[in-house]
Amino acid sequence: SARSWLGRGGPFRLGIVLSSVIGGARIPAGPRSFRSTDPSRTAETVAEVSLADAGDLVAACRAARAAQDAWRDVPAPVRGQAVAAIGRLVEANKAALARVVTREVGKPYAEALGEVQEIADTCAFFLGEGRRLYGQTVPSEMPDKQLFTFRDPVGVVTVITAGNFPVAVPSWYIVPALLCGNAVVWKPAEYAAACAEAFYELFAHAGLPDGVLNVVYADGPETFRGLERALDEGLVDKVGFTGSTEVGSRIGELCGRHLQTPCLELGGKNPMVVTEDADLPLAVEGALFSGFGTAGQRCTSLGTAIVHESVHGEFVRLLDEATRAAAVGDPAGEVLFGPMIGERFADGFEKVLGWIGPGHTVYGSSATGRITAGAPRAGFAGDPEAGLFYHPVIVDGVGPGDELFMNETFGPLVGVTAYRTMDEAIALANAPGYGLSAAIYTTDPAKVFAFRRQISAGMVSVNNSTSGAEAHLPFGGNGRSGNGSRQSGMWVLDQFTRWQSMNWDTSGRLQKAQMDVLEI
Ligand code: UN1
Repeated sequence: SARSWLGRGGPFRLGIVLSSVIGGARIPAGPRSFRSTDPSRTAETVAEVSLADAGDLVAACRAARAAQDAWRDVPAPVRGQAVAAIGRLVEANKAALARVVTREVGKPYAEALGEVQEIADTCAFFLGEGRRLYGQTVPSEMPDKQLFTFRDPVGVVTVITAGNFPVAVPSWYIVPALLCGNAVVWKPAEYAAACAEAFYELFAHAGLPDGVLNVVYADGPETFRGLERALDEGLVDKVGFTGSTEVGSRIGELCGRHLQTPCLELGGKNPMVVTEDADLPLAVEGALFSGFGTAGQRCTSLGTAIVHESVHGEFVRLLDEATRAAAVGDPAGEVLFGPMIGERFADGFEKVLGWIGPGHTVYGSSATGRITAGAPRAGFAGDPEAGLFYHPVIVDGVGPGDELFMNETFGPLVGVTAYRTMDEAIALANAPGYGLSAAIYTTDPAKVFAFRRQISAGMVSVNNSTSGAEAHLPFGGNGRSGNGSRQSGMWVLDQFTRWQSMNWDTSGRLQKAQMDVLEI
């Protein structure tokens, strides 16, 4: 069973090079491979994957196309049963799957458990949707004429995901896509290959027919080449992508050429406005969780706290104090955050640290940059030389002239700035041009509604942090955060189905719409 497979160590079995699964079969290992390492101990390999090429991605789309014909005809309530079975397997393997997440991407175990729970929640939501996928009956302008709407699956859905939520975010696409009767080609992040394997095996054990879910391990350039060819050949009907704004816009371009609208879930520079009447300790707690949780590597991570000038000094003092007291280190223990996901993320964050300028005041545990034995941190738990651990950094005095203020940092760094009027706070919050998640801490309802109306954000939190979206509300962003598409809950059904309308005239006459309408 899947339980014993994960229990035995699953993808950690040594000496096995994982390869892509197309049409239910592993493809032979190719000449290039990728080693996914443990970010807490980068010398340790977690999984080795054979890298597929563009042709393999096209083949996977072809296999998906072939399998989708039969899957579409499986009644939606029965597809819902498959989703229920996946949910049960995820629940039964929760701890084992969370351990894989913690080990491979360095997410603290408690958060990893939450991430796995998010898959189960997604399954719980959609298994019932299999019995609902409603169409409508609609009144006609004319007598003896019936109007209907139907939801049909789009066909083949290609899903490309990042490694910061290596199992929850894929489930947001894959579970509803399958439920709606589509076949899926999933390109997970190669540095989260063990997570992808564990996820795939659970889905396969739930009894999905071969070819309905295909997994392709490929690097960025081969994925682009393959996706372009598959789109040219008409093998892809919808692309779902979670990742950087830059890559998302390239995917959008590619899809646009084929008149397709992808589902894009991109970066964020998520603001938190703290008003003069706010519960300050609550706001600080929220800033700590959303600024530093997952080492700042969530798309919903706090970017900048925009704090009323009358409480700004106190906010910074309390946040600095809380940050100094927070445990950082081995994600298997109880820590606020663990390592960066991988070298690529560590390098990216090093670059961001270079943006800190002379006009800024930097607070942090002891220094900025990497935690090493030479640059220690009080209370650090782990081997500082072995992993990609960074100090939490608070940078006060940032503004729209700074790269730090305008761009996502994807690391444990929180910017702070002060404001005078609510208009000024909202202008600052909107300035970077993202639009994913935004929070306001206030006790004044008038400020809540002024903020909600004027902020460009797909998600607004009131007296709660920017992170921690629930799995049945629309998730997604505006501007640099995406193309307005929304995931999760019933809203995502419009991504993975297309509406068909049908009119049926039972009058036996040609009744012409607009022309033969009865006068009263
Ligand atoms: C992401 O970082 O891509 O709301 C998703 C949250 C999580 C999901 C984040 N539930 O922070």
